[in-house]
Amino acid sequence: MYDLIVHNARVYPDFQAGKPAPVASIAITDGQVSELGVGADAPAHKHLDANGAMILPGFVDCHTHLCYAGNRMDEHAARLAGTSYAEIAARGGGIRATVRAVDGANEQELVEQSLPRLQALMREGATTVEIKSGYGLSPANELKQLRAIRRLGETGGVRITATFLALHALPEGESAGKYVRQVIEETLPAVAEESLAECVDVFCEHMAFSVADMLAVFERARELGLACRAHTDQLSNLGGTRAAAESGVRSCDHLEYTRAEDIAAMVANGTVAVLLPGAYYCLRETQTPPVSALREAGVPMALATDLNPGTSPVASPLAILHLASTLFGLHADEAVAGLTCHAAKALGRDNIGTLNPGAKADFTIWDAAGPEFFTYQLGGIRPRHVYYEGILNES
Ligand code: DI6
Ligand code: FE
Repeated sequence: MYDLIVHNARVYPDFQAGKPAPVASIAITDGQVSELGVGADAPAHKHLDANGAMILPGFVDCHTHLCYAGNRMDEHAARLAGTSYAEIAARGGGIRATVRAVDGANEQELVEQSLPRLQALMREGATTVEIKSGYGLSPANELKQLRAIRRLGETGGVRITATFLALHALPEGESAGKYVRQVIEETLPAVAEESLAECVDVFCEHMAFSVADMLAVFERARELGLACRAHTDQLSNLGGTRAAAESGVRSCDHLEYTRAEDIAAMVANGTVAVLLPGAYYCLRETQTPPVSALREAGVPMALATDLNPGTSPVASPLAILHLASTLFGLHADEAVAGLTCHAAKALGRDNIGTLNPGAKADFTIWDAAGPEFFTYQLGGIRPRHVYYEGILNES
């Protein structure tokens, strides 16, 4: 006896190998997919007639910085007037501006300001969201941010996974050596002690941290049982992608300046490429990530909103599908794979991002004719229903 059968549907269970052939029904038991293609008359506590609608795995937003206070509308205006992201950061703005706002907010205020952003992602069909810290910088404020993320995880109807963004920006007046030491000796062990994150991330960039700093943090993170990911090649190529891939990260994210030798290292180490077209778009970058080369090499390409107050105030997974197609040239099925199965891989999970039997029953029901509709129409699309672990999200 199944808990639920949704029939008369077009269920696309898994975009791993391109757009799959749709099946007509999905059966759910105990919050998991138990079978695909069962007859409409199979025994179940509940039957739902989808009236021919499309069913997709719930979206997995595998890279966000949505837990913050304040906003940076003033910087956006300054960038439009010609000041670069790096110049704004060098003047004490950028990430440090949000660090000051987070310093001035308590845990409760952080939760209250961040929840609407999380809910915006959920309304468009996100059922798993990764959230990074990285706007605290001091041990106390990083822990405060991670505790706020943990509370966001109690929202219901969505799975939250927390990442400690260990190296994001240097605190005002601090030396890199001293700061990296503090992260390794103090903050990382405290994060692990309280089980506040499952993963560690580093911003490896000329305006941020070096490859050596990144590798030092990864070494300590792994000793403490945390997985690793990296922001690499967003604005320049420091060799971060290759070094991170060789060290065994789950993913390298951004990749605008990634080259052939970096891609070879990703292939050799099974690294996921996380592409972030929201940041590319908002910074009005002109260098696109090497999508054709990644595709030819068979590197799984994930997508994410990168939702953050500076470079990607984009609280819309559906906008990301469109931007990935129009700006980066992803096909519709690649874009959906990017927000489902490949994003799950970046998070080290194989039971989300697909609707294969045994997977979590996180799925969305759409009136759209096919996945191609998402890369065609921008705006005005909402799922008819979102199910999280087999339960309907009411919103
Ligand atoms: N790369 C990004 O795009 C964000 N962080 C990072 O390492 C930007 C964060 C910000 O500007 O607040
Ligand atoms: Fe980011």
